[in-house]
Amino acid sequence: MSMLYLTPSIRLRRTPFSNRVDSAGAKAYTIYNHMRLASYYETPEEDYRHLKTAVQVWDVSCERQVEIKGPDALRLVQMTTPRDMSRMQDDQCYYVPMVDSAGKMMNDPVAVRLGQDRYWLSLADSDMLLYCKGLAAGSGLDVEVFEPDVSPLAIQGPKADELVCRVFGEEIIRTRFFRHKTINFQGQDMIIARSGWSHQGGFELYLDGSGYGEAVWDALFEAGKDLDVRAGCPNLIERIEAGLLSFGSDITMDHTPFEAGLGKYCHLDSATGFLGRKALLDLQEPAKQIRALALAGPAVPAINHPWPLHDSTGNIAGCISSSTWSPDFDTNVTIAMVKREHWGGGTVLTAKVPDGDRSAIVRDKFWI
Ligand code: THG
Repeated sequence: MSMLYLTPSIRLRRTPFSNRVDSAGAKAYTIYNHMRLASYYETPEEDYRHLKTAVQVWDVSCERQVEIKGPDALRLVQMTTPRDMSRMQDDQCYYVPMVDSAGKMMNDPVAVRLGQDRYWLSLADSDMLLYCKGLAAGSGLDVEVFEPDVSPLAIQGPKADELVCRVFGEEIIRTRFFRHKTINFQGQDMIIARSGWSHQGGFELYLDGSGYGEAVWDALFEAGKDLDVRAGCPNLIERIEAGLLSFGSDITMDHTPFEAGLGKYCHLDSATGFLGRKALLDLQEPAKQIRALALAGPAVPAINHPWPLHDSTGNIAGCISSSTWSPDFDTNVTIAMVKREHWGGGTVLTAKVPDGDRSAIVRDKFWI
């Protein structure tokens, strides 16, 4: 396989943890929100096994924050999403589709409410800072929109609770899913939420101030020695098993939230002031939608362009966006956008994989 190298450049931003990530032995990187993100340390398979049995610390600083602050903060956030934000509590996080006025997806961040007048949008890979600044300028709302010096650090895996308990205290592990609490590290308040881009359990610390990065990292590794804590990163295999969608791959600006399977986050009756409402009212019955598929045969090659799905007569039935071999489920776990006529569980399609055709079975749900 040919190798791609990233030419160093300060446009490709380092993170507060980059020195530690490099010395922990990250073997490959990708770029996400113009920032470095490791893609594996040992191999994706070894990282996967470790993630499912121990605890990992992930530098996910590339999940950049857009801070929206001021008396009209809630109004501005609600303009961008069909999810009803009106009853969100000060310690809550919401997974929110962000949608333009044509009803198309722009991002799928975690929104973090810090107070009545203050939110962070913890972004997937698209330039929502620019969109939000544009909205604020064009609408005349009384808000400030900026990127704070905040960098998420995920602590994921079955032993994440034990590690967080040791470093940040017993009361932190009583945090419920998608809620956050405040910790104090060396005199600096920071929030920590029970969330993260895996289904192995864990937390995300929103590092508040780059200068604390290496000290926080070192504290976690010092306390977690006997737990076999290791550096990790979002894992391709585990996230497909879990059905965690990747904006830019599985969902793009061509898709509506209903096609993305995010209809349960669309409250078209109560999300007042949401700019895509009129468009989405007509798009609630999609002609295609995200599905989990199992692809037969040996491990598929790495995917770097969408693979077509055909029906038995050779017509296009959909399009594969993510696929990889799963050691635990002994199949190629796959995410695809599938046309309505073919999306029923048990439907058998043909996947046009570069190394040959594979039989593909549509599933009713993801694996974990
Ligand atoms: N954490 C934080 N920021 C992020 C991500 C994250 N920004 C980028 C990216 N991930 C945004 N996308 C997602 C996708 C899925 C989830 C979170 C962010 C997620 N989904 C839960 C699931 O599918 O099991 C459901 C959440 C819910 O129902 O409320 O966690 O991971 N900070």
